[in-house]
Amino acid sequence: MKSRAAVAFGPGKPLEIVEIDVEPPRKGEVLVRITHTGVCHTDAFTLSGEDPEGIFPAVLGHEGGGIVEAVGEGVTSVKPGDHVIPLYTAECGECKFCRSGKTNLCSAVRATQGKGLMPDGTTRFSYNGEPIYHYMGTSTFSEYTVVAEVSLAVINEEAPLEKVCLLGCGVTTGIGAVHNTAKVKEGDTVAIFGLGGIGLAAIQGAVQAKASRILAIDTNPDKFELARSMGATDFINPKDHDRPIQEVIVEMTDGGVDFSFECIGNVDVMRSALECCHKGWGESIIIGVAGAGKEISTRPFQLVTGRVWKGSAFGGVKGRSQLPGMVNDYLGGRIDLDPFVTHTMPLEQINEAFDLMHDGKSIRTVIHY
Ligand code: NAD
Ligand code: AHE
Ligand code: ZN
Repeated sequence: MKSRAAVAFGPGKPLEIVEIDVEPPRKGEVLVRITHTGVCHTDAFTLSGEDPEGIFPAVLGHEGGGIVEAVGEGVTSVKPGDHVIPLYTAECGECKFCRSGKTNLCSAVRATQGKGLMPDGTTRFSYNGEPIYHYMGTSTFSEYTVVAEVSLAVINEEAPLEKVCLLGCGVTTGIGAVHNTAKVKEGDTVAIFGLGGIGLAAIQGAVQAKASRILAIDTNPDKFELARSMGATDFINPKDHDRPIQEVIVEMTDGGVDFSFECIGNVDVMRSALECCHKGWGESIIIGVAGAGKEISTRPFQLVTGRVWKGSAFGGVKGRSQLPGMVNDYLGGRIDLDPFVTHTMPLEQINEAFDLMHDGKSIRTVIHY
């Protein structure tokens, strides 16, 4: 079938809106009509050419919502008409990771996913007879996409897809990192570095956890207003200080915060985020994605003296079993998605969504088909 799609033909190039060919779903696969998709900084990261797993030409996009159009052989857990959120972190329930009870990472389709292919090692997308690669197992920048059955969460049909698509990545990642990775408790102090979709969602998680102080750090002061309205208590622009920002935070918080979250993807900020944690117990969670060749560093003494460095993917959330509940949390008013949607636009304007993100003017642009 034909599908309108925004194709990344090469690193650093604007996406091109073209009509691609999409093959029917094969065994264990599902054809989904995407109705809405957010644009996450990770899409921009991969488009930039910095992603070691970036492959071109590809259909990017991983923060979508849609409706099942058709299922392939053997698919039993979803049916046409189901409302779904595609998952870049699958949940097969059977692999070593899924059975471990220790992680939300799943190995079922991850290897082929990282190569831009379906689990059988082929692609369902083409343009003018040439293959187009998949992305993160989701490729939500195409009106019709094919994903593995294990990469779909079936959600409440009453949920507006133009909002809950954001649970496909950004909001789930930030809220989940606070609850599942850090396990922030009432009274804890928290520092959030980077106030985009991920950082603001981490603020929301910290408010849910009843953190006593939520320090919001960004080099773009325009981000502070929304952070304040979401519950942050202190606002720090590193550009206003002429010494390492970790020193400022340690001083402000009687020795450092209980938890910090890096929501930018900058390895220097990752160091600051670790070193602003309290001696003896402070934990820093890396959420931001850094480019090829980048490495983190600190004095080992920082860890010897009790600080802990952790990372979080998709907020530690198991998509098939936990995401439907988070959608219901949105419907029940326990998760707020509305403030994240700063812009909406049709697929044809998707490059503007990237510009808005790079210019620091948007939190999330939701694309509709
Ligand atoms: P975004 O661009 O919307 O927000 C980033 C924010 O960081 C901006 O407000 C920007 O002003 C701020 N910033 C940039 N440099 C800074 C600096 N040196 N000091 C302080 N603030 C700075 O991005 P986003 O969509 O919120 O994504 C944030 C990061 O999280 C990206 O690296 C993205 O790839 C990553 N991410 C990771 C996961 C995961 O599962 N681990 C999921 C989603 C996104
Ligand atoms: N491909 C990159 C890594 C990208 C990365 O870390 N992705 C995050 C999700 S970002 C969503 O916006 C993640 O969940 N990673 C775990 C995984 O299995 O991909 C690289 O460096 O190669
Ligand atoms: Zn993302």
